[in-house]
Amino acid sequence: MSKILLINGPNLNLLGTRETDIYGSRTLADIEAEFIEEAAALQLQAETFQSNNEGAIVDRIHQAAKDAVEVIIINPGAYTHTSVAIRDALAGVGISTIEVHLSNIYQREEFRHHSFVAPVAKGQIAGFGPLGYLMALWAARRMIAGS
Ligand code: CA2
Repeated sequence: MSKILLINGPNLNLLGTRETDIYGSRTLADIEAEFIEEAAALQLQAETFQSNNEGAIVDRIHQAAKDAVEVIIINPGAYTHTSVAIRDALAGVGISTIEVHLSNIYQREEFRHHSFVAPVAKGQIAGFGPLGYLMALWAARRMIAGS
């Protein structure tokens, strides 16, 4: 079975507890469980990872290459707008990557409009809330099938 890795960056562990007007009321555990279930239905083996630490995310991306992960789906959180290290890790391992944001970052503050990850990603999904993770999964399924 093809392996998929979902990475969530800083503060996304707080989902469902604060700022529910922006990020919704579902917890990360709930979203991850749904992701794993939908992946299984698509014959994909999904793993999930969340960290508030940039280096831990870089290490997990490196590990993904050793584990022969075929697609990384990543919401880098605020590191989207700051992290050359995460961008370099994704480019370095060369694993197809889909960038996801819960909110539409282009409708928000100017500093959220730039993504360091976008140039090394296959594509970006933003503004659909947790549905975006499933949309990325469906795209990953097609990418792996080559269609
Ligand atoms: O829209 C997204 O998914 C973001 O990646 C979320 C990041 C933000 O810095 C990006 O610009 C866009 C922030 C995640 C913070 O998540 C929280 C969830 C609940 C309560 C507080 C923060």
